[in-house]
Amino acid sequence: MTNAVQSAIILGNIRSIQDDISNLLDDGILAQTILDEHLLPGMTIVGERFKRNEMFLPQVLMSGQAMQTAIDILKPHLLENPNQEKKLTVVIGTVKGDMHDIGKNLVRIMLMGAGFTVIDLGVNVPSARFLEAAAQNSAQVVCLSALLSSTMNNMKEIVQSFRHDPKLKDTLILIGGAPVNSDFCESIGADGYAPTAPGAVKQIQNMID
Ligand code: B12
Repeated sequence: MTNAVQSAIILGNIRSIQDDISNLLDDGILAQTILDEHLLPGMTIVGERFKRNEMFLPQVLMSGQAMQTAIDILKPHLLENPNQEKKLTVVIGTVKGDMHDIGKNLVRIMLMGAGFTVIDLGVNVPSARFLEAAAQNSAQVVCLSALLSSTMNNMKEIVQSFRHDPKLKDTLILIGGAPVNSDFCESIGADGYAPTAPGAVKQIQNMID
């Protein structure tokens, strides 16, 4: 059974999703609960329907826009109580060839919520740009996102570029995105993998401790 928010995601109905999210927040439902129990399951249904050719690209794009609208409303609530002690700088981006950014944007919000300084390079980011941003900002961590099984392979090239750079070889590299897992992480020599945006925060905290 789909609930109202899930239906709005599936239909890409931006106006109703704005009302539905505001109503849930007014009812005292936590932003994280809205994300986990309404938005993410809605997007999973979109993915399944897309795979079965029951939804097509323009509709998926509208669902993506509805999802991003909802996340923008939740953002201030997800950013509450940042831990100001952590002064880490993190560079994040979706790898070259890949335009998916909803998950990457969620990871960015969670990292900001944890008090990290986050430099977001956007989508379709080549390895040279990750290296340049990490050097310019003295970043301790680089986060790579990929949603396509074709583009996840670009992560390997990025990891190798960092390892071959004398000044950047120790930069911690965290990877994520639906087709990625911990075996893949190990196989390309990245430092960590997390399946979710909150998991990204925990994984970075583990890596730096
Ligand atoms: C929305 C969507 C689109 C939108 C993207 C809009 C946008 N602004 O992002 C549009 C319509 C543009 C699109 C295009 C395409 N898409 Co698409 N898309 C999706 C869909 C339905 C949802 C993705 C999403 O946003 N999920 C919600 C977010 C919150 O989840 P997430 O991204 O997985 O992120 C979470 C975790 O993975 C993790 N995470 C993400 N990044 C990172 C990074 C780090 C460091 C960490 C630690 C964690 C982490 O945290 C997030 C939150 O917990 C998926 C299906 C699915 N279920 O994944 C298909 C899907 C990814 N797309 C697919 C395909 C094939 C395409 C196209 C090639 C279609 C085409 N024929 O053109 C194009 C590719 C364009 C390109 N070059 O990138 C396939 C990929 C198959 C594969 N394995 O290769 C999927 C799986 C659909 C399917 N079932 O077939 N798509």
